[in-house]
Amino acid sequence: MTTVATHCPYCALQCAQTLTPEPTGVSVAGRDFPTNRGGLCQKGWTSASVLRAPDRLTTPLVRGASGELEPTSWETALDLVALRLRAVRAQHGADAVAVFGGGGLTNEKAYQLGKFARIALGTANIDYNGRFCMSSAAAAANRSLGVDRGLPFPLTDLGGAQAVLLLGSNLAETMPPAVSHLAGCRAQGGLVVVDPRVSATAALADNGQGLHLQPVPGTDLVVLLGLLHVTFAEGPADTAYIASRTTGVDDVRRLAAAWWPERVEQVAGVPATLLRETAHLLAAASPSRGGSGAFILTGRGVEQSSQGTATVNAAINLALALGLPGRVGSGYGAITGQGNGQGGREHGQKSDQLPGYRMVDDPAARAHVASVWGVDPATIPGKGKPAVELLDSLGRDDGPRALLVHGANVRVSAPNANHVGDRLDALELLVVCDVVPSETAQRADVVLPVLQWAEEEGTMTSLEGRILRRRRAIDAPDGARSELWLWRELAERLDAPGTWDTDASLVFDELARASAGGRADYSGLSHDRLDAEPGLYWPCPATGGDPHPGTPRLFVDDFPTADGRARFVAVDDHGPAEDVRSDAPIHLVTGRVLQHYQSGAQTRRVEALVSASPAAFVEIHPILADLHGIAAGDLVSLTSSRGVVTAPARLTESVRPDTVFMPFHWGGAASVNRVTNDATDPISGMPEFKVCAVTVARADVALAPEPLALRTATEVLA
Ligand SMILES: Nc1nc2c(c(=O)[nH]1)N[C@H]1C(S)=C(S)[C@@H](COP(=O)(O)OP(=O)(O)OC[C@H]3O[C@@H](n4cnc5c(=O)[nH]c(N)nc54)[C@H](O)[C@@H]3O)O[C@H]1N2
Ligand SMILES: Nc1nc2c(c(=O)[nH]1)N[C@H]1C(S)=C(S)[C@@H](COP(=O)(O)OP(=O)(O)OC[C@H]3O[C@@H](n4cnc5c(=O)[nH]c(N)nc54)[C@H](O)[C@@H]3O)O[C@H]1N2
Ligand code: SF4
Ligand SMILES: [Mo]
Repeated sequence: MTTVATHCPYCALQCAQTLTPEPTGVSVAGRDFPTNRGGLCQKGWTSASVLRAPDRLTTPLVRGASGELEPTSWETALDLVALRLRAVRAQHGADAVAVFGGGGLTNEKAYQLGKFARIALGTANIDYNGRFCMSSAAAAANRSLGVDRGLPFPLTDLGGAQAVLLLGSNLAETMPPAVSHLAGCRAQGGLVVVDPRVSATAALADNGQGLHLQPVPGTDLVVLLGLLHVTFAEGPADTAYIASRTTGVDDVRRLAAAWWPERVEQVAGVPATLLRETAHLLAAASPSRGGSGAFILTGRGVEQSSQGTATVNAAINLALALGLPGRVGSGYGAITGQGNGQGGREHGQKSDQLPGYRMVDDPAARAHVASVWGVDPATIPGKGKPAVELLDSLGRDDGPRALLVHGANVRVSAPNANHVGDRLDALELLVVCDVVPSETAQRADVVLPVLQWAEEEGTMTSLEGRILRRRRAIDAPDGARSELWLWRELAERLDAPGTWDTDASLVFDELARASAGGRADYSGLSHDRLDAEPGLYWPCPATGGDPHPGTPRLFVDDFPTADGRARFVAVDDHGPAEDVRSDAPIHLVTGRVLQHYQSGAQTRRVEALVSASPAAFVEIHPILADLHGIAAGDLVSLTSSRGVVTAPARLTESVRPDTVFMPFHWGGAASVNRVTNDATDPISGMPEFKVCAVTVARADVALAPEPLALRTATEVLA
């Protein structure tokens, strides 16, 4: 094989890479592309290590009589899975089989998994880890703007802006190459970061390059209401834009009137002067004032909240009041997280959606998709349970008895993870498809080894809504098989209707037909076209004539709502689901570090990343540490009403003294999701990962680690 041009396996920035096969593996180089300009972060540079992880799964494993996972043949494993699925379905009905997908799957796999769930298994119960990630931003954008595309403009547009408001995003660690796009606004003092920590990103706003607002965790909605208050009261709001391009401003103005800056300061702890300064800085950058442009961007820090949808709607309300969305060089966007977080939610992995971003309860959508699938629309199940509810219902009388997991490590990444572990253990059948023995795979009844990233063809849709080609650079190890192949094998064993292509380009063609006329229309695209014209943006409908050029910028003429206008959505603050109290007086916030990705299943297997960031830690302010007799490096326990986590203390003044921070990339005793809250947003189903109440104490001994050390596949085979 020769050098191929592809994109990074990890986050939604989808930095461009070239991969060159070498005798011992693959070498990685950055490749020029508008988003990364040739740069990669440390995860990107080292990404090829995961291809040859020492415990890479290379044979199906089935839990045998001994209780251990034992190697078996594909034929035996697939026969067994089909047999057990048929038995569960016969006894408990089709919805008793559930599917959990991932935002790292290619578009082709996301599409085929949604189809497999609906017509091969006949279950309504499919959802995915994107529910933990983009669901609040998606729900808010749909309500207000009529469509959910993370950034409805090219990332490079940020470069010309005078001001950028970043709410709950730590871009400098989560998408390092993207920081270069903030250089223009920083040079003008226009970067504003809202984060309870002095994150690496908040530090970019130092030294006259911008402002840092450091609110009490979970009070972002109040901060935004305060910014709206100042924009309406002291102005100037963009009245011409509001009149011609929006509806619903009156209720929003009325609610914001109650949040004058001094009141916001009382609740959120952000000085009133700083709120005024921020609102005026944004207004001055807005096109209506002759500024060179302003952007408002949200990340998980504000979205992973039980009022995440409302908070994003408040951010969009502010953008609308300033006249930003649809103006070239300004706008609102949500920074999509996973590699294919965008495409993953467009093609039918979400419990309420069909391909093309169609809604599963829309009769016209069902009829269209049924015609592509070759089935009767009545056979397509309705809405299933969203992720947190789905996981909570596993193994219960009225819940699923079997679960297939494709591309998530929920034992580490789901909120209230001990409870999720209990629910997984209550299943009659857990099947995990993965490339490595993740913590979730280690507890499965059947583990199926699949292909990853550089071993297969496909497409990914980036944070900008560009469809990017992922290309095969090396052969997979013997024994690992493609998920497209295994769904066909299972579909045949289950006597499923429909056709089950295993060639990704044919699956893409089918996906494109299924998406035709939907909100995310890919019907003008194919692998061949994307090879010839890399990085086209959706919507890109089939035309019958000259090919559609794709749509880098949405909303320039109108919004895809019934009346073509954006909607102000009236939202008010209700506080987080769990507030601090006398027996849990400290806020716990969670997030990421540069070197590790998500549950760590991949990056904890990369030597360079592990040596740079070997273990979990608790960030704690020296004042709080002192209060509890905690010195740097001491083990600290954090206890919530759901569980306990222990990790060494890292003393730093970058967190508020009333707040501790932990990353979520590790399993076992240091898994912060043992403690996090599984309360959800009523609109999006997003869990409240970012904020909960804990007690802090010095721990004398580490909790016994979980029995993580089940044998690796290699050991099992030895
Ligand atoms: N290195 C690395 N990069 C990644 C990933 C990864 O795992 N590791 N994952 C990818 C994915 S899937 C995603 S979703 C993105 C996530 O990207 P980000 O949203 O940037 O990541 P987080 O670190 O989860 O959260 C961002 C910030 O929110 C802050 N925060 C916590 N609570 C609050 C609050 O109440 N209010 C406010 N305003 N801020 C708060 C945290 O202190 C943190 O600095 O990153 C992507 N890129
Ligand atoms: N406390 C706390 N918890 C969080 C968050 C937080 O900020 N705080 N963030 C949440 C967010 S935003 C996200 S996105 C989730 C993510 O959390 P997870 O869903 O657990 O994400 P990953 O660790 O990426 O898990 C992906 C798994 O799929 C495997 N894999 C990779 N490629 C493939 C493939 O092609 N097919 C299959 N079948 N498997 C593959 C990987 O090896 C890995 O085991 O975590 C959430 N959890
Ligand atoms: S920023 Fe994201 S896409 Fe780029 S190299 Fe790092 S992990 Fe990969
Ligand atoms: Mo995410």
